[in-house]
Amino acid sequence: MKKIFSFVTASALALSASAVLYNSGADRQVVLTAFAEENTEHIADFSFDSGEDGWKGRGNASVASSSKEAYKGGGSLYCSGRRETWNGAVYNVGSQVTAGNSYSFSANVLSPKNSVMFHFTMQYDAGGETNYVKIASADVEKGEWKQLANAEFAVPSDAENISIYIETEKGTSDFYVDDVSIAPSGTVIEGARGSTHILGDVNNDGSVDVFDIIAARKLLISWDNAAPRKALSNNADVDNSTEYQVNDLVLLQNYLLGKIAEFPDNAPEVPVVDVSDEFTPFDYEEFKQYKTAPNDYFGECSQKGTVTKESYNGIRGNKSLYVYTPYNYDPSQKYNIFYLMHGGGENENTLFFQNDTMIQNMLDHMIMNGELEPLIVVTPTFNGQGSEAQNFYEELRQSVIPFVEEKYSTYAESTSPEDIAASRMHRAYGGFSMGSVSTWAVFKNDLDIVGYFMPLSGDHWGGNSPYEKAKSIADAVDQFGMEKNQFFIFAATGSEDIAYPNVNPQIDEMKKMSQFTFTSDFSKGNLYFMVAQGNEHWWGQVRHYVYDALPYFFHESGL
Ligand code: FER
Repeated sequence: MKKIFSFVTASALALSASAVLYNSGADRQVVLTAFAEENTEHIADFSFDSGEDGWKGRGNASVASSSKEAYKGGGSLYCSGRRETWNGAVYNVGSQVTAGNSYSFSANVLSPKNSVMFHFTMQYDAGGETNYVKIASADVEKGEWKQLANAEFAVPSDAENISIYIETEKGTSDFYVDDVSIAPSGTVIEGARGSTHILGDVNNDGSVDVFDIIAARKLLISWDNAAPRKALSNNADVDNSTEYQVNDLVLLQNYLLGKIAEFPDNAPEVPVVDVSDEFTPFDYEEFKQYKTAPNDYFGECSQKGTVTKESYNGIRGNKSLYVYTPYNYDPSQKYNIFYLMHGGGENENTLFFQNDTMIQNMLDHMIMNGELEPLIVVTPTFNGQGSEAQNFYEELRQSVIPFVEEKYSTYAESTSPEDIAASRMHRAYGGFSMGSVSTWAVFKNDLDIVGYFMPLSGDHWGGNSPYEKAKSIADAVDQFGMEKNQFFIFAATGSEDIAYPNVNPQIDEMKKMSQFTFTSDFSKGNLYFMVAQGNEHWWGQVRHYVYDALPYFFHESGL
């Protein structure tokens, strides 16, 4: 498997409040202090220390308060008897949660028998249908408490009969849930850090000292009794060899005696990915000026690509999208991919079949003239049951990317979540107007799978003030643990566009934030906003922004 990035756990949310050190010997991030939490009253907390706190079994599952495991306090909620992945632990929220508002949700889970992906899901009725939306998901290692959290989850405005529940992606193993909280939107709720660990802290008390030698000796002789065995063995495997052995105990003793200053790194070799031929240096303009495509680019080209209608059955039902493949598309080659979203009142036909778009002709000419590397362009839609611009990011991740990239040849080696994440520097998302709103939401939620963003004539619907909108985007950068050379935003609009007064102040606030450097030279920065003098809120003009921006994508490796 190709591995380019390593991500910090979801709890990186609160990194600003904690000390982060690098253990130079092991190249491993060590988080020392407890995560701080905003000083905000929670709306509801469920500790399961003395009962089920109103939670019930979902489907065939049953729940019971248990003192066998606890993330905090004396107990947790034990869920057993599951026969389907969606069987789990459920709570019917009453007046604590109001439709149309946003909240911060957090839950901690423990899977004692196997490593599996967990989902924290909301069920609600709307428009005569029952809907299921993921609040948060995480891969959970066997035997380790892990937080599922979303600090800004919007409850749809027409939602009724709302419940929240915990389920797994696969399997029906028993699990534990602890410390579920609902808090005002934006609250950073402290939670289990999963496999973030301190080398040598065998007893997991937050420091490395003589008590860890005692714990390490015990661990060596009574291997089977080690309760949270994986967590313990992670910390005890101080040389990072993947196994806890007697030499680790010797190293720990030497470390505490001051004989060695750091632990040696005996990690198995990870194959190095050669990306040299995937990315080519590009002659960027530092401040790209608006330039219209030549008129004939919107007429038919002598080297025509192909536009194919595809249908898929995704998380929001049966839908269609179009896939543009370039002239001489060769499935044995790898292609960059650009998902381009329409605006409000439009649909998946808009980009390829209207007089004021005909984007495929423009792409053909750009590719034929060497202005653009051959690539795949997809026009999906956020229309449909339960769909909206702001939640399309869920369908993008769960349905659209897996469907399209299984069928067409991109840099994703497979459509596993890992391979989709590994190929993110070859994947772009953009859109116009409400499609731009969807673009900011994709940035906010799917930054781990998309590297390039093209929001055209639309602002981020996440926060009331320009500052809040910008902060929400900046927070995503931190939450996903992204460096400044690992994502790129080329935004554009017209000076007379009705969205200009919304977008311009948001970008101004983003420029002040440390996560962004304003330039269209993506070898030096990651945020650009191009304003076309006199242009309005109309594809006939907006399509030229795609002409200007798209050649700037896919040249950076993120390494
Ligand atoms: C904006 C974002 C989206 C905007 C308009 C829209 C006026 C979409 C409007 C619609 O589709 O009705 O910033 O500015």
